[in-house]
Amino acid sequence: MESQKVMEQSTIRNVAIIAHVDHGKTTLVDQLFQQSGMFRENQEVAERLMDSGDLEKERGITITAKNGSYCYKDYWINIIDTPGHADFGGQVERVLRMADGCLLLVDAQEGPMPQTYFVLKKALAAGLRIIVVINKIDKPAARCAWVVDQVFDLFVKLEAPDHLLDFPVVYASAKQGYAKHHLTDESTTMEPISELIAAHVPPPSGDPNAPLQMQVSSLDHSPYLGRLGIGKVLNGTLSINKPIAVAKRDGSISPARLTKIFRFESDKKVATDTAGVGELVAVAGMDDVTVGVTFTDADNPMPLPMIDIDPPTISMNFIPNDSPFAGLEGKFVTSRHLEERLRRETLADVALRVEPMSEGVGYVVSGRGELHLSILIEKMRREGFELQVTRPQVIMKQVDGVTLEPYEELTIDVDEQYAGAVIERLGMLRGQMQEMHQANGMNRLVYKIPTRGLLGYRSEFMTATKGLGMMNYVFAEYGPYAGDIINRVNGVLTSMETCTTVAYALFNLQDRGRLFLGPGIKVYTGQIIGENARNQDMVVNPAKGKKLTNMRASGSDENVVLTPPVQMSLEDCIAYINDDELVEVTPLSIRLRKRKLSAK
Ligand SMILES: Nc1nc2c(ncn2[C@@H]2O[C@H](COP(=O)(O)OP(=O)(O)OP(=O)(O)O)[C@@H](O)[C@H]2O)c(=O)[nH]1
Ligand SMILES: [Mg+2]
Repeated sequence: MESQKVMEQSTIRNVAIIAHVDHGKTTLVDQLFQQSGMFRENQEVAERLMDSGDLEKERGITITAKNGSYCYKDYWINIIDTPGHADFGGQVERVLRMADGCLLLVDAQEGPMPQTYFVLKKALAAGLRIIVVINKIDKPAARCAWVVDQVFDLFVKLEAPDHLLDFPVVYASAKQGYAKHHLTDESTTMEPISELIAAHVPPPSGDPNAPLQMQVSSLDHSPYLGRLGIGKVLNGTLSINKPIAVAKRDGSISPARLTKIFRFESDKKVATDTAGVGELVAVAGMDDVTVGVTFTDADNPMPLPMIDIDPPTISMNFIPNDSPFAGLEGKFVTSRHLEERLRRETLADVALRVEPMSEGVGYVVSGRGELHLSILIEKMRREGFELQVTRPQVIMKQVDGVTLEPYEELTIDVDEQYAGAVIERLGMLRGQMQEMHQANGMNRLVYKIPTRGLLGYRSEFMTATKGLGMMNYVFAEYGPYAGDIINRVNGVLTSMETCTTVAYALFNLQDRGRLFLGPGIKVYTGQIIGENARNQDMVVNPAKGKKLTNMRASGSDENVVLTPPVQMSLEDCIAYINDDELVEVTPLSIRLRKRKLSAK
């Protein structure tokens, strides 16, 4: 049954959940949903329910913002779960347009982090009421009072107006499912959070009798209905049977017809005929719907100002696979396939830009960071694509004839014993130290550093600090070009022939550096099989057997003990390569290669 009724405006609460990456947003949503009684008892409910995409589940991170809702007493609470990773920060800003308030989560041990600063700045700019949730209070190293102080300082630093400075605080363990107004309270439920939402987040303003205005803030896709535009009914009533108009980015206003309207009930979309002021809806029927368009009254159209979209900061070339192994593992290999797929992605992802390369066959794909682009590549390989990508380049700017490059604010928390090595390396990468604090054997370092310097630095940092470090960064500003940066000092080992690797040969090579693959793997001339300990490249033979009579084609010569090869993820590979190298990506393999394949 499709609902014919609009929701009572005064009972709606639209709340976005914002935080630094991993501070527990999606886990918190789980608990609010669970405890609202919307699932049957004993019903199996997935952990981090709102992280519904395959890659989100696998990586445990939120990649796209999602809508859901639950009921608390007489209130209908619409929740917008947002991604915390900086590469997806633009989405947070857009979906905040649907919210009337937000929950700012802060880890009870870590305190505010760079992305906390970024999302809080956006929430304050949108004039939203903010409830601070100190989350993960179950952690043994939690230091709640300190964190609250830090959050307060952050509000002050961001020049929050007085009425927002007096923010309510609630303490929670999203994981264990409880929240409390005071740390000394006993609590076994999340109710204090729902209570604060009901009391502190205002109901949506807006006039039900005014002409319709609904602006699309994010997009979704349905296999049956195509593209969906998601947004808030700001004024008027949205009805499936009433003629409406759509105001687009180019300034045009034309009649539009919606085929479906959905509201979000728990984690599902439920069809409705009509939606009133303040409701969050997804609409189908317009195939070229994009972020920023306004659905408005046909007789009295009132477009809203367009939504700005942050320009990309990083680009990579996506080129058709021309390696000797091209076409062996994937279904979609040609440049036509590539073009069609990338064009489709730009419709769904407004932060992405695609242009043909000025030289050669392929596309320059620009986005908001390494993770943003590598997730696209990972999606494509799972769909059956083969492609090759180049080293990411930051996007420079020319202002008054001067070249500017993007800089990040980098925050590092590292065990004291490794701080020296980190500081030395960041200096080489043109980082400028802004702050340094020491407490309990840990150092917190704050740097300004060219985005270029950070490309590929994460895995190096993890190795250098034996996993005992944390690094986070957000875009700071464009600044003067910092000069050459050498991200990788080592050369590589490339194969001199197309062959299958042999354990005995690898055994002899492993003294030369670190190998990226084991025995029994097919490689081609010019493929990179490892890293040279020295700083120049070297051509090697990974198939050289012990004797010519050795019948074993590959594999496990019993007497040979090999160091396990270095495992590199797609992101690691992309971060690793130099300008004269490529990453070849197929549904089954990720290979590193020289652009020019040579046996010498
Ligand atoms: N100890 C503890 N761990 C928590 C708590 N809440 C979340 N976590 C853990 O923190 C990790 C991140 O949780 P998520 O809910 O995915 O965090 P998120 O903020 O949604 O992350 P992004 O969406 O990627 O920014 C998971 O391993 C959770 O189990 C908590 O209250 N206590
Ligand atoms: Mg999440």
